[in-house]
Amino acid sequence: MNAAKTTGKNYVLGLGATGLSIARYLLRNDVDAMFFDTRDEPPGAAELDELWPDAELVIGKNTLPRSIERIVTSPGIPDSHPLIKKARESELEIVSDIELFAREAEAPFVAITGSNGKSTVTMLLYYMCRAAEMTVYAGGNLGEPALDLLQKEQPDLYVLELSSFQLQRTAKLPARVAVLLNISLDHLDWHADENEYRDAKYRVFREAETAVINRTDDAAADYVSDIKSVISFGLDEPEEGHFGIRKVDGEEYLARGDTLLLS
Ligand code: UMA
Repeated sequence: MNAAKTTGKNYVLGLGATGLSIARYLLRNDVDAMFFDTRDEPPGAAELDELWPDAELVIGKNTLPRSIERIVTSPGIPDSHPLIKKARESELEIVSDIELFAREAEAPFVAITGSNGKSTVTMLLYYMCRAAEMTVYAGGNLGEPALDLLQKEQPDLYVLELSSFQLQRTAKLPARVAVLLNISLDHLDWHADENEYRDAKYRVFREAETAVINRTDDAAADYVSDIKSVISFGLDEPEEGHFGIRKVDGEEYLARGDTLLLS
């Protein structure tokens, strides 16, 4: 069943790039919605007006209309927001755009997260796939919002950069490959505490077929213990099937196991 059609009226929180991509997605799927933003002049207001002229846009009012059956939230709205709290109390479904993407994407996707370097790795993988003549789209926290990628012709692979904000509201994430680069403390203004931030990052592995982990992150190894295919990377010498650095005749090489790949 089409994931978009399983609910009645949706309340879309946040009218930036993500909110607009959610609006386009709901329109494509003929789902009724209203929109909310805390800002007096939300960045997406004019575009929403063109896209969906009779859509209701609420500014700053924290009441949850009875007609709402699902909340679709932008990453910029923290869990501490009164509307999210009220939705929880009313046991309404709360989803991110990434959750909707994951429910509907028919091509496999790679999910990449980490405190640093995720845009670089996302783009590197995107260009490697293109060099391998695959049809590939990159987006998510970088570039195009994930739901907009679903408007294009089905690719061989999606490459998604995901933030902790997006991961925290995503229950289902069956990534072909999930990558967690590193965790350093960040976004503690949004997350309740350090543990919540870390937990959000580790959610990337929940339903992954293959996990890519940083060998210095001991906790990551615990989170992926049920995943059959785990590939690690680090700056030390790698075991067979894993990536690291080997020194040969005074020169350092990127290596996979014993195989030297690149000086
Ligand atoms: N905001 C309000 N009121 C609202 C909604 C948002 O004040 O009602 C503020 C938020 O606090 C935030 C800003 O507006 O500071 C943008 O929030 P948003 O959710 O409307 O953002 P979008 O325009 O939808 O952009 C989001 C991502 N932004 C955030 O996560 C804050 C973009 O990542 C992402 O490219 C885009 O979705 C498409 O998926 C940006 C980012 O800074 C690049 N990400 C953080 C990071 O990389 O560190 C996580």
